[in-house]
Amino acid sequence: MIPNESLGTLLAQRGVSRRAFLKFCTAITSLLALPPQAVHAVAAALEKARRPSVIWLSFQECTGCTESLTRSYSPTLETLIFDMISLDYHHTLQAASGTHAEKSREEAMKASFGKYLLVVDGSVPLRDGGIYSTIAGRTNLDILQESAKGAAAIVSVGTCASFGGLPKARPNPSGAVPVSEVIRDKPIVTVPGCPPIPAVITGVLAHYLTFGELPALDRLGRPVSFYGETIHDRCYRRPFYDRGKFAKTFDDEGARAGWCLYELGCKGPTTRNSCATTKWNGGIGFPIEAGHGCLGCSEPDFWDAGSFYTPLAAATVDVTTVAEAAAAIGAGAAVAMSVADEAKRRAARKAHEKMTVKDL
Ligand code: FSX
Repeated sequence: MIPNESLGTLLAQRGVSRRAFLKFCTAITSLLALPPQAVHAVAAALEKARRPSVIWLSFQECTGCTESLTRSYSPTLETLIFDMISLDYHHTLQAASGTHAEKSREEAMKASFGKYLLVVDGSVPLRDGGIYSTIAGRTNLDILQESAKGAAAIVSVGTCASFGGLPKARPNPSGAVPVSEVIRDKPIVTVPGCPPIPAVITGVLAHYLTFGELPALDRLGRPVSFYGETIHDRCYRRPFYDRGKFAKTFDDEGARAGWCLYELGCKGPTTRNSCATTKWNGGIGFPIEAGHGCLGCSEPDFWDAGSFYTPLAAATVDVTTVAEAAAAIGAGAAVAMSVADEAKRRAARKAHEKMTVKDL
């Protein structure tokens, strides 16, 4: 692609028809949770958009985030890296290796200084000078600080880059920290999940490409469009929770009838993500649909928040009382309660204690 060539020109050169382009825009519009009438605005924006240069760094992680990205359906990984972005550096996906690979990162940084998007997966080890994870003999910390200098924005992909993840779990032997603890002078969007949903990773990149800016974020830096609700809010088993019907084992009659997995340790009520709506593997399903509770993998410190199979709270809860109380106290008080509850959740996580129904 010629530098500064618009996406519209590139697609026309490749023989992509108007119909196929609008179909693509429809997929992007729905991915970004925009109303259907926004398709034409998205098409107009995308036609003029310039493919951003993307530099992708991988630090302390398991490569699950990249594995997840390669299973993106809409847009596919191929569409993403050949049409939408210029992926100039990515350890796992690039053909170049050794000095050639490092040179391509340096060249991309120079060519698009101040404009490229820096994507990071994995946490950054700080203990003992950061020696626990190095690339080409340089610490992750060193490479991150250098690469962040010319970035327009940073996307922390995965719970490790967003909140520290597994490497930061107690006793955190490498002194792992999230990207946001190292870089403080750039806009950072977090895309947590261990791994994150592929459509959410590509959705954030598509948003940046379409609008030239990061999406609206919550207080943990997560895009509200994907992390605005809990798994519990949209879970298809929720009606059973509301009626107090809980599976007691993974293969009892209740489990087979689709009853709530809350008593089997499901962390859906405290986990913000769009697994229940966007789903996985091209929309086929998500863990709870497969019969396993949510592990809470997109929340900070989820590895240290107690057993995956320990219920969050007492076995049953009279939700009608809770709902009536919430309606009675009004929205302002509800917001205050939610802030207080979040503080309790944080304290419980810190103390490694079980959360109770009141904490919810
Ligand atoms: Fe972490 Fe990602 Fe979990 Fe793994 O890059 S969020 S361990 S899926 O690979 O960083």
